[in-house]
Amino acid sequence: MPFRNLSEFLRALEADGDLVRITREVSPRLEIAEIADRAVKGDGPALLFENVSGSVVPVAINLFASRRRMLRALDLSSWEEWEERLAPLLDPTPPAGLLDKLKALPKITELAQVFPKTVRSAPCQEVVETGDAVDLGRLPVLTCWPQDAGPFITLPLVITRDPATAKVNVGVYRMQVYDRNTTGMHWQKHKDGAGQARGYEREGRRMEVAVAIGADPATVFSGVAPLPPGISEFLFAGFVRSEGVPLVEAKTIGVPVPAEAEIVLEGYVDPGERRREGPFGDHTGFYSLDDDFPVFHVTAVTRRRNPVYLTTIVGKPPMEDGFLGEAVERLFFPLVRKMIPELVDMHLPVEGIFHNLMLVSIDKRYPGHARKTMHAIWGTGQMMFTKTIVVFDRDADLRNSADSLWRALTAIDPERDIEFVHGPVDELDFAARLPCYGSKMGIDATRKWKEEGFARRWPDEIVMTDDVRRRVDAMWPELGIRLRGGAAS
Ligand SMILES: Cc1cc2nc3c(=O)[nH]c(=O)nc-3n(C[C@H](O)[C@H](O)[C@H](O)COP(=O)(O)O)c2cc1C
Ligand SMILES: [Mn+2]
Repeated sequence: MPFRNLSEFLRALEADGDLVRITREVSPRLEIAEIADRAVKGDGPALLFENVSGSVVPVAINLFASRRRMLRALDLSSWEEWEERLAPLLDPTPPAGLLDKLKALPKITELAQVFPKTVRSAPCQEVVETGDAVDLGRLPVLTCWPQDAGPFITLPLVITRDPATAKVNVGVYRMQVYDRNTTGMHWQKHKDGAGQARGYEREGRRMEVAVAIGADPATVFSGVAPLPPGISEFLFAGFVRSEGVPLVEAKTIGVPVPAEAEIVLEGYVDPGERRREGPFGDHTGFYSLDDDFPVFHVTAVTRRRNPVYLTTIVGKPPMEDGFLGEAVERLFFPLVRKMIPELVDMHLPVEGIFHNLMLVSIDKRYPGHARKTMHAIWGTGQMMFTKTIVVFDRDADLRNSADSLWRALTAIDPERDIEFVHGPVDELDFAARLPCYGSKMGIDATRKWKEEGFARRWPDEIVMTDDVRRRVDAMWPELGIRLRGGAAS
């Protein structure tokens, strides 16, 4: 059974002993951030702050801040289980005989169930506030870091429609709260929400925007998922939870919202309007500098009678978003491999904050294959932002950073094996020469071939034979050698 809403997920975490309720009064100004930071860095539990100064609404944070909870959120026991679920979709073998066709039927009906369902009445609309009743100041919005420009809504599902196709997009874009009914709208240039906004601006039209705060975990995750433009995040969430997401039409605008959401903000973004946004302590580990961004005017708030405010903080890794990032890596890898089939494995170390470092291993088949792989990655969706790509042969253990470092550094002749390219870079990359434009680096750490102009001999890697290892395993207890840890054990 998938989690239908946030409270079901909270209850499940509590039953697992993986959630702590905090009843002592704490401030949403910096205090919750400091507590949440310590909790995530120490592999602590999810946190529910029930007594937040200045608000009656409890704050939930770190719900996704461990691999265990991330898997729980997606209703998976392991990443392998996800690959197994995708396999019939990615490698469909047409049923051969009548019997096989009949057997395939349940799978097809199962798939039909993952489409969003429209409902008429919804928990997220138990209370409706419009006009003067709208007051964002009543929400326990966190000020995360000392130099932040103010409080920021950090995990909002920003829901918009494409002006041309009416297709719905969902993206998590942070929102700086300016006053009781205005916020910033920090969709970066390359993101789908910004793309749709450009369409409205060209036509000089006002853009309707709904923002859901707090929903079932699969739906929240879908807002972060880097789906290609035009692919529905709500459909993706339905597939992840094996059950379509119930949607309800917002009360005052023509945008669908998750019926089971905790809080929904309804309003608009006007074409051309910009306001200073930031600084904001960002997931780079640095403050993103202030800049001009669109403005969201909130004209209505709908909510549950007793909502929970779901949030997160970003900062120096590892943070909660690192675990969301790992889930993105694992859930999307089977799809990426469909497009770049030579990929054996892919890993984004958390210190690389998603876009700074990607390690991949390939089944190298032809001269220049490593470079072809880099360019394919730079040419695919949000992977275009990857500042450094290191390509290894298939036997590399990418999740072992000591092994990766050793392997990459021994395998390169830097001038020959490092390739620089110019192109789009992440908007948060403050080191790039220009905003959103800069250089990227690919490192070919594969064994070099004769056909690639390598005229020398490439040595074998040192590995003990299996039979000697087995013999020593057997005699080990008799040897009386106590290891104090390290790589040999
Ligand atoms: C906690 C968190 C905060 C984020 N904040 C932003 C943001 O402020 N602006 C932005 O463009 N992307 C932000 N992202 C990344 C987007 O959610 C992500 O790129 C997503 O795929 C965008 O959806 P889209 O492809 O439909 O545009 C954030 C991600 C996380 C996990
Ligand atoms: Mn999208």
